[in-house]
Amino acid sequence: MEENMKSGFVTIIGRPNVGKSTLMNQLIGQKIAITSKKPQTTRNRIQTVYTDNSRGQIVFLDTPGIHQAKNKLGEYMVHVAENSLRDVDVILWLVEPSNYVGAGEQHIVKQLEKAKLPVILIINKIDTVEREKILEYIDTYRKIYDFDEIIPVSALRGTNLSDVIDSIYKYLPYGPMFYDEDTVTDQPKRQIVAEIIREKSLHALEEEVPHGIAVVIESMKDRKKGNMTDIEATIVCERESHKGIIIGKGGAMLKKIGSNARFEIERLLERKVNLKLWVKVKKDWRDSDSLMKNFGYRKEDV
Ligand SMILES: Nc1nc2c(ncn2[C@@H]2O[C@H](COP(=O)(O)OP(=O)(O)O)[C@@H](O)[C@H]2O)c(=O)[nH]1
Ligand SMILES: [Mg+2]
Repeated sequence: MEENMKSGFVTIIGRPNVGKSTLMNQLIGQKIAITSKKPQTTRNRIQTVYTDNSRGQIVFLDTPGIHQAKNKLGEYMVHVAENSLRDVDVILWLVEPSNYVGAGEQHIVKQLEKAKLPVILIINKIDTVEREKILEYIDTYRKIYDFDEIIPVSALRGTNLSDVIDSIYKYLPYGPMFYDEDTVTDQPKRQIVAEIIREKSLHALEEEVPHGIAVVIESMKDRKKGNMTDIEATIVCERESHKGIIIGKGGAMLKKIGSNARFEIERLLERKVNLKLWVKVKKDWRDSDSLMKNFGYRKEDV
């Protein structure tokens, strides 16, 4: 049986907001990567593992959206995404259901041509368009690259996702599993907790403010007695005015972010959580190499 096993790495790339993180979470059946309506939600590479004991193991890399970077954090994110093309076996390119092919798409096509790997085009969000249009979109994309497969899906609704898994196995190399069969992610709990807090901030806050947010876990300790974990975290933002918005009237906004985050962290840790949040201003940290490093965005680690 061992010799029939396939195992390998699959990167999920595409423009910001096309649903890469939603797709990855759905494929592994667990929410590991945070998602939101706002572009550039994902900042680091997030690795998760899909195990099928009869077929083998797929290691997914969820990546930040490939976009025109406007600051050092943006450059870092694009680097993370494009770098993921180097060490994988299969590429999933996610696109919107549309006939629009612009400079952003052409840029990605150039990267695909260089990578010389099997590429599966995923046309996502088909729940938002009329069925008849889908063939048109397939045709549009077929013209810009010689894809190995083209699969229309709805990551949100879970449509056609087993086709995605099946075609990944088709192109995966033979080999033993890389991880234990019960491994889901290599993300440390602390990091997932920080991401959950960032996600709840993204969801609660209006445009502009969220993009300049980072979350740092100051401490995370299980109490010796009982089933309680104490967590202290800082939400970093770029301006004094943003700090005011994040705290809100009488602390209402911070309270909302905190209780939404706590609810989800408790589910993740399977423990009660006492969450304390602070807000700090670090002016223009997204253009500072040293501050970015402090907040976990390190180019050396990519
Ligand atoms: N209608 C619809 N929305 C989706 C679908 N997949 C993702 N979304 C939404 O698109 C937004 C961006 O998703 P996200 O996974 O964060 O995108 P990413 O930036 O590519 O990782 C979120 O609001 C998702 O709920 C889909 O299949 N259909
Ligand atoms: Mg994402």
